[in-house]
Amino acid sequence: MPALTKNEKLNNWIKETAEMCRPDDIYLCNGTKEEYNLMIEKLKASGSAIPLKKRPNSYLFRSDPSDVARIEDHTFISTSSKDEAGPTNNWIDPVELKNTMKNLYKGCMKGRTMYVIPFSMGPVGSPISKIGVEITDSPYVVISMHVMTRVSSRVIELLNAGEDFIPCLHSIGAPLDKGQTDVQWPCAPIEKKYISHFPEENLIWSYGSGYGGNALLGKKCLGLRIASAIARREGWMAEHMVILRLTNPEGKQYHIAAAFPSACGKTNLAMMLPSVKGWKCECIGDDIAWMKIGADGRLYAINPESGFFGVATGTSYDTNPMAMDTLKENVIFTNCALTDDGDVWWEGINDDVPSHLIDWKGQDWTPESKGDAAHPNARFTAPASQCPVICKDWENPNGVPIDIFIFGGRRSSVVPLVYEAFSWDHGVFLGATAASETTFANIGEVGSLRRDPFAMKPFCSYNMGDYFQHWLNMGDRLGSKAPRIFYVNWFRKNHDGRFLWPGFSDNSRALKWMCERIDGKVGAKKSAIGLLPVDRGLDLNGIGLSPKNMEELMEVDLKEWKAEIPDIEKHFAVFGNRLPERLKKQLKELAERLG
Ligand code: SAT
Ligand code: MN
Repeated sequence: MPALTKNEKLNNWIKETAEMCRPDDIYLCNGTKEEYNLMIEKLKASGSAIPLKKRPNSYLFRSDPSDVARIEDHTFISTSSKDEAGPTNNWIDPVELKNTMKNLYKGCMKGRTMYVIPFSMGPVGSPISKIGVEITDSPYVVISMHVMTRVSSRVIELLNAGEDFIPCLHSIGAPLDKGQTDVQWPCAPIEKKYISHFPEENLIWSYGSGYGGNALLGKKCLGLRIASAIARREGWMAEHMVILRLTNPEGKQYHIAAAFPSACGKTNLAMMLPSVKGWKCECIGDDIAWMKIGADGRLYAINPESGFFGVATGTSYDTNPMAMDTLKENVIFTNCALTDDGDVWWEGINDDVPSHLIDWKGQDWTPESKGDAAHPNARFTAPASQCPVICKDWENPNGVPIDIFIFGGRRSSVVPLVYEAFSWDHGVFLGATAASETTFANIGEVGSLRRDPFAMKPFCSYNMGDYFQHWLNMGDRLGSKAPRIFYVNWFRKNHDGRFLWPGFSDNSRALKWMCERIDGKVGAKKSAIGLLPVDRGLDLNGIGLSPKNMEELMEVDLKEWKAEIPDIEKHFAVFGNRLPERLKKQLKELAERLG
């Protein structure tokens, strides 16, 4: 086999992997349009890519019904000791896991091409960026990585010059015998799916799934799991956060990073059109923030990705017009429904439900059919550069200085629309106790409440008690330059089960309040749980909500909150002696304030 690059570590890894996986051939990716088109031709020929007449250069894919979302039960953090992975991760001893997976990988790429994808997370050459190389046998992964990461000959040049990289091995786990015809979405059965991480050696091994974060290894695997471990070692932060720039009518800019669990409206927030007059919102990222302390002592963030892998279901010109305008061309759709005139459709896209569709399973669908036409976790993969409100600084290698952190989740009760933390430690407590009702973004029970600290529960690859301490340490280093911390809940409902807050562009009202808090323009009243807006502090001009509605939305019911305490205690107990004393103190103080 000829050496593919001038990077010895990479060449050796390619050679070893080929010997284990036995592909028919090997292809080094360069990220060009020609390469993208070549993959598309392959995917069209195999029946996987369905061209969409209504959207130039856009394609629909339908996954296997067993392969529709991240699979947390099959996701592993393999550190030498179980304690290091901590109570929030599935752990298997690295020797055992590698043995199991090597057996699966043996001959797994037979009949297929092995693609080597060199990519940069973050602008090529930025001091915050990292290089990864994904080996995969899926051309769908190749085109998706083209959109989601920076695949280019410049990355190959850096590797040739000896730059280090994070190896990310992926196989769909579906070898082809000679003459065997391929299926539309090849993958392995559920019991053979493994999404494995070896944070002590910066290594990712994924097997058996072709979907989203299981297969596009730059995203959750590298961008959050491996990056969180590196960030802790190196003293920076890798967070599950959107990044946006808000500009007030006087032209002052504020940069906000917000953490919500998957499918809680991060993409909608990142691309919001504010309803408050004169304020502008620009998108920098919709899922991941990598942040380092800059020379001036402030915290600077970059979006390590270059595309959006957004939930299609529910996205419409009402909920997220900027996303809709991002999706006009050059988009990969997965598990959406297909209209008779060659367009995609999903529940919530508009009010007219077509009389006939092909559903995400490839079956005829009419409004009388049972089940959804699009899968609830149907996704679009689109270049960030196509977003009409993408910030001109979204690729600034130095990042943007963060002023505000927001935590939140989906709570139909208890938690008010917005409040501010008393201090950094209290803010870390809010992040550490964040809870949300579960959705379809991960396979598991839908609608139950789970504590999802910092929206990082599925993504922090080391002991989460230490992760809390890392947040406290970062605050100590940032001192007075630390971002201010807020908590929001857009999803509170009234007793009839109706949402109390219109959400979407009106969420700008809460963001405006935060900016004005920072500038000392609006006051706040102390409550047991944090600082709440004072009357008229929140700009409600033109929103048309009754005072009773607002009262319910902002209500802090001490009885309901007292009931949270045992649940938080249970949640914290899991971390044992790794739980920082400073968070225990916060819990004690909350209980005291609740009386
Ligand atoms: O993990 S994915 O990339 O599939 C999507 C998500 O859950 O945010
Ligand atoms: Mn996410």
